[in-house]
Amino acid sequence: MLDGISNAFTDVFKKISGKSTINEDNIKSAVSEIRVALLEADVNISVVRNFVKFVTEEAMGETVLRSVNPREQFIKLVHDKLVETLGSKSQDLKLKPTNTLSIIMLAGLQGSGKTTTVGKLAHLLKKKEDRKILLAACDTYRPAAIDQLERVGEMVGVPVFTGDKKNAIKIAKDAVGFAKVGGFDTLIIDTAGRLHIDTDMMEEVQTIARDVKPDEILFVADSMTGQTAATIAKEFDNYLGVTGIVLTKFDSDTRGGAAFSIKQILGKPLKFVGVSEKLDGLEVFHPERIASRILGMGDVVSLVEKAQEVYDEEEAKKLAKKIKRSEFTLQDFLEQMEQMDKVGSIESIMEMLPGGKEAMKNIDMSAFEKQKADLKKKRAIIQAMTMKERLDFRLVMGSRKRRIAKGAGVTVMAVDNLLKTFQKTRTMMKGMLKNKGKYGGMDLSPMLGRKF
Ligand SMILES: Nc1nc2c(ncn2[C@@H]2O[C@H](COP(=O)(O)OP(=O)(O)OP(=O)(O)O)[C@@H](O)[C@H]2O)c(=O)[nH]1
Ligand SMILES: [Mg+2]
Repeated sequence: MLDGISNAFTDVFKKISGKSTINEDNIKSAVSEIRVALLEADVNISVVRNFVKFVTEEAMGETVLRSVNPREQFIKLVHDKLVETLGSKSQDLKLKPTNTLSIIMLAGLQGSGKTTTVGKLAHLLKKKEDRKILLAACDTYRPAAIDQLERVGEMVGVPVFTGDKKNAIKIAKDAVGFAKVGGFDTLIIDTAGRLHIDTDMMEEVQTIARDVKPDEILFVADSMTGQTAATIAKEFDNYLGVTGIVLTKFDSDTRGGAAFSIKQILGKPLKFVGVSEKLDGLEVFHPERIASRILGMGDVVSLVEKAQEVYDEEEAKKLAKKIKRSEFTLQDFLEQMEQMDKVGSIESIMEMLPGGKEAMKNIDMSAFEKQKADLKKKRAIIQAMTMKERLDFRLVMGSRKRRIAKGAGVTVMAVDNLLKTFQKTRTMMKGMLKNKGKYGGMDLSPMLGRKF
């Protein structure tokens, strides 16, 4: 994510930090390198100009050059301007309270990620705000589009309104009626991907917006399109009056041009970024955190939030009790491994830590990769067992072992090894809980939710 621009900024700061004194000349050369970095990241030229002008003027002034610690001041100045360029503060969806129907409409170019984002938003709003959600399938152009949304609805566990499957404007209007009668509080409308030059289709989506008056009209843009995303967003905004932006495929965007250009060009907030193809791959866009990540200062807040999301205190307490009573089962073991997986890969965790990105360059990833593969194998073995066996490992014997090995595609020895590891872990965890004092008086129970 944003590797190119991040590397460039880290280099600039490294150089500045290596200088014995800070003067106008080395600030000038640092600013000029920043300019190149932004242009290479495909940031819109007027945004770059504005950025460079501001940083130069400020840096030459009293606050930096005459300050006690000019280096830190300079870095802070660049950081703050980055945050401002990205939009200053994170912006929530502006929805009505759940006793009235709120409507969210998504629009954008073909293949930008609208349908995927509909699913991610539904998942997020259902999980976080317990909203009662209905999806409306208003893409009547692409033959498989309605089926795709139905599959998305199934995955999230929310119904999909398809109406007559022909007239997008009518489907949208009928969906509103259906949502009101059915007691839904949120309607999310998926629309067809259109090309901005296709006036008929643009007018259709404009009519939908005029008829159903959405609370949020989100323009969905593929971040890989760079600064072009900002100009296209402007065209959609002319038709629709966009209320916010979602940048998808942020996980594959190494440059960042879209994120840096869109807020400044459009004057509308970037609300979410898509960071994977999966349902939980949508993050609220936090300018401050992204700026820190780019400058190699890490994003500890996101990391903690992510860990908290998968960490359930109640579950951890229950687990600690089980361990103490030797009731920890293979099923618990499996669930723990699955939780670890949810926190994310080593790479994504390291990226969020201060200096982590730099450190990653010197790390041999093969050991981690091996561990990952090993974990996957272990999970497959437990998954091949019956629930009875998972709850009582002593049942796994003789022919069952062979069958499990076959089911998981591993050798019998691998099954044996897993059982040994499981028993060792069990004993070790029990010991740790008993001997709290030995571990510096630390209460280890909260860790058990994610560590083992
Ligand atoms: N890596 C990654 N892939 C994404 C993301 N969002 C969407 N995709 C992928 O992008 C492709 C297109 O996504 P869709 O949601 O079908 O796009 P759409 O805008 O609905 O497409 P049309 O309906 O044809 O206009 C799919 O393969 C998605 O899995 C994301 O945030 N990250
Ligand atoms: Mg679609």
